[in-house]
Parts: sequence; C-alpha cells; structure tokens
Amino acid sequence: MTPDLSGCSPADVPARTGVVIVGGGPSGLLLSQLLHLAGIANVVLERRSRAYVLSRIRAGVLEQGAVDLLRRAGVGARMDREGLVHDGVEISFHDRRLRIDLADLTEGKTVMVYGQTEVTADLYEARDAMGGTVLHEAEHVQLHDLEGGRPFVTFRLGERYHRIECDFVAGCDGFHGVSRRSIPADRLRLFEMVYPFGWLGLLADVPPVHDELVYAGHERGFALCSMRSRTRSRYYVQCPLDEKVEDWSDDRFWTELVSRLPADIAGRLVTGPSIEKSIAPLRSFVAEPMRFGRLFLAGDAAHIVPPTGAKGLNLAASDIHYLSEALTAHYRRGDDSGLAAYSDRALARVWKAERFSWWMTTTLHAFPDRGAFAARMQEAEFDYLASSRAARQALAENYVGLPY
Ligand code: RFL
Ligand code: PHB
Repeated sequence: MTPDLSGCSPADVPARTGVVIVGGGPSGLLLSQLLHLAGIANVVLERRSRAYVLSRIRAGVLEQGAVDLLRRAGVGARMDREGLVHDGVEISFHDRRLRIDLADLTEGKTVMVYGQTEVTADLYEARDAMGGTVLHEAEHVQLHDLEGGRPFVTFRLGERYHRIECDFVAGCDGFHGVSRRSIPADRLRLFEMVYPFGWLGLLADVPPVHDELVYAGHERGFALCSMRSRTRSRYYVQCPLDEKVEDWSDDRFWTELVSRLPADIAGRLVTGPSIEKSIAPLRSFVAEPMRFGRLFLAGDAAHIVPPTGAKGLNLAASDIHYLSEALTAHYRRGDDSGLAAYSDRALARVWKAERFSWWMTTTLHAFPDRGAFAARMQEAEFDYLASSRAARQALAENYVGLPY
C-alpha cells in the first residue's frame, strides 16, 4: 500500500523535529528524556502499546554508570527509594561456593537491583510530566534519505499515515526493529554467536532465597537466583532451546532449581505460584558500525549479549550516554566530533561487555556435546577465581561496569 502522506497530522504529531527516536524501550525513552532536558526537540515512535511495553519482564541489575545516568536524567528518585544496593554476588559451581565482594574488589563500587520494568515506568512518567511526545502503536515505520541532508520518517497511526522530517534518527528499536534493517547489507558487518540453550525465567511473590544474587553452575545446567524486591523473586534455569514453557509447571521449575543450587541455599528456598514464566534464547550479536549517515543505532538494535553478565540494559545506557552527549554538542556548539566518534566509542565498550558476557556464559553453563576437556576448563576457571584475588577483581570490575 502506498502511504498517503498528504493527510493532516493531529496536533501531537509535528511535521518536523530534531531527532526521531524509533523505539520506546529503555534506550529510546532515556534518550528522549536526556535530549528534552538539553532543549532538543524529539519524537518517540513505539510499535506497541504502553501497557505491552510495561508488561515485559527483563533485566534486573543496574551498573553504577546506569544508576548515575538515570539520576542525571531526573528519574532516579524511586530507584533510590526502592532499589536494592548489592555489594557482592555469590557464585557456586557444583557444590562449591564463592562470594565476589564487589565493593572490596572495586574500591567501593556496587550494583543496584531494580527491574527494567520499573526503569521504563519511571521514564514514561517523566516523559509525561515534561510533555514529551511518545507515539504508541506506530505501525509500518520507515526511514528515508538517511544519507542525504533531509532525512524523514513515515509511519501509520490508526488509519492515518504521517511524515516527520528531522535532522537525525536514533534507532532504539531493539534486535527485531526496522532501524538496523534500513542499513544496506554491504554497509554493515554482523558478528553473531547463538548458544545451544535458553533461559527459562520465573517471577513469583516470594522472598528471595538469598540476600545477594546467586549464579550457579551445575552439571544439570546453569541457574540464577535474582530478585526484584524483598518480597518478589526472579529465578532462571538453563533449558534446551526446543523446550516449551507450557511443559514447565511451577512444581517442575522449583524442583529443577533446587537440584542446581548448593544444599544450604536450596534448603531456604520459599516457593509459590508464578506471576510470569518465559523462555529467552541466548545470543551474542554485534552490528558494526553503529551509524549510517544520519541514523545512529543504540541498545539492542546494535548488539545483544547473553544475560549471564547482566549487561544488556547497561550497554543500552552507555550507548545513550555517548549519543546524547554527541547530539547535545551538535545542537549547542555545532561540534560534530562526538557524532563522528559515536560508533567507535560505543563499540569499544560493547565489545568488552560482549567478552565478559560470553565468558560468564561459557564458564557457568552446561554445554551439550562439549566433552570432558571443556568441563575441566570450567573447573579450572572456578578454581582460579577461588584462589586468585586478581581473577576475582577482573570479574568484579566488569560486573559493576567498566567506565563510560
Ligand atoms: P528494547 O527493550 O527491545 O526496546 C525496543 C523497543 O522498540 C520497539 N520496536 C519498534 N518501535 C517502532 N517501530 C518498530 N519497527 C519497532 N520494532 C521494535 C519495541 O516494541 C520495543 O519497545 O531495546 P532497548 O531499549 O535497546 O533496551 C535493551 C534492553 O531491553 C535489553 O538489553 C535487555 O532487556 C536484555 N535482556 C536482559 N538484559 C539483562 O541485562 N538481564 C536480563 O535478565 C535480560 N533479560 C533481555 C532479557 C532481553 C529480552 N529480549 C529482548 C527478548 C529477556 C528478554 C526476553
Ligand atoms: C534478573 O534479575 O532478571 C537478572 C539478574 C542478573 C542477570 C540476569 C538477569 O545476570
């Protein structure tokens, strides 16, 4: 169908703006908020309804850098009240346990346990309060003339097509979005590794089994004990890729989780009915460069990490930090050096988080058909961590987040 672009727009769809942001997940909303605070006009286009976006259960751990950025964006108040500051994590391997003292190993740095759903809700509230334009259920978003001087974006809202002219487009629309796919294949280099398993996650209103996160390597497969509050827990177990969530009763999940945890922790587990259960595949993915003309990719649109390092949302935050600074320098001072350097700056941090996430994943998961040598390598990794402060320090430095 050819879009009819002549239709007049409702008042809240401007004909022109500074930056069109495709995607209203955490990357897009945070960028919108930071640009608005810098006086830069922008419009967010989100394919789904707000209720749908807020029903997605995803990440739970924020690095110090992401926490600071959310505070700078004026959305830190509830996080600071309700988030849980953690200064250590537990790692277990079969029946052995090790605490990584994050604060001691990183000169006082910590992480904040605060769900992505809450971050997104706080960002929506802030966008509403400031009168930001976030258009939901924007369908058939298409990006035009990205290499020319006058890019524009077309999309449909209900029955009506719209066109917004802009200076720049920010592709914040996740792995399956339209932005990365708008770049000609011969202008992108893709790097990908798909792991032969997924994570089955369960959310329940039960107190967490432990006051810190527990990453558990076991011959039956990896397990993770996380939390959203002192009364709400998030647990994961590694599962085969072809597993169906319908085949996992709550009872089956709890039994499997208990079998993979050290006995003393498992003995304290409080079970209860699930609020949500879902399976996510694990993948490492990077698209280079993160820029095509006037289009800048950020967050999951440009890269994916397996969740074992808790880095996905945090990488989205560092991308947005670099991009918002670069756009602000462009509009305030006519300085385009940040835009020119954006892709290289972001990718330098992305690849280190890819490395850490890949290492945590390969060290702690059971790989089908990997053989006895790989199993010994995992044992040696754990032994080295247990015996070397330098090894624990490297883990801690990456877990709390490398500097922006
Ligand atoms: P998001 O959150 O995917 O948001 C992208 C938004 O763009 C919208 N969109 C479009 N809008 C307009 N037009 C289109 N054509 C569009 N196509 C898509 C989508 O509806 C969506 O609202 O990307 P963003 O903002 O870059 O944020 C990244 C984080 O969400 C992500 O890195 C993490 O959640 C990754 N991740 C996890 N990370 C962790 O650190 N710990 C976790 O436990 C964890 N669990 C997960 C995850 C990601 C998952 N995905 C993507 C399937 C669990 C899942 C299931
Ligand atoms: C979560 O709470 O969902 C979570 C925490 C840490 C991870 C992954 C997921 O590494």
